[in-house]
Amino acid sequence: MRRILTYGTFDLLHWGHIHLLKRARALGDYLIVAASTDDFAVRAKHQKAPYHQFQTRCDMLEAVRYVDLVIGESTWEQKVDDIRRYHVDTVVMGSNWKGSGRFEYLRDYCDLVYLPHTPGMSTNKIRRDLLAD
Ligand code: C2G
Repeated sequence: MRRILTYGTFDLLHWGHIHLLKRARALGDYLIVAASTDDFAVRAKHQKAPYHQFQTRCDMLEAVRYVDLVIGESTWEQKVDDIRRYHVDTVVMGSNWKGSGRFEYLRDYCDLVYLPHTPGMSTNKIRRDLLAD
């Protein structure tokens, strides 16, 4: 069984997220999604406070057909532990993370795949567009 792991906030779940999850799942047999906690999203990723709280974002991810398990992401440093604990073969991220320096070291522990970022889709764009109405 090939186990895939990906990380994200997944707030205001949209096609860009689902498209990533669909392609990530297709790389293996089991997809684990680590959803950023509210505190991690704001404090460490300097994002706006997610619209949906952590548990709601987890519940929504669990309803996605491509997702097999949802865990929390509360630190940058937890990834190696996650890979070992869940016997992960491949970490998958959108290509906007390539060159961020946040993932390359994981190649010592598992495969690392960047999938093309889906253009024109972002949580911030949704927020802006709704405000413009
Ligand atoms: N994504 C994508 N295309 C989009 C939007 C998002 O491919 N139009 C991908 C991102 O590259 C990421 C995943 O979907 O791999 C989740 O996106 P976000 O919720 O924005 O996650 P992010 O804030 O990038 O958090 O430790 C890593 C971070 O938790 C990633």
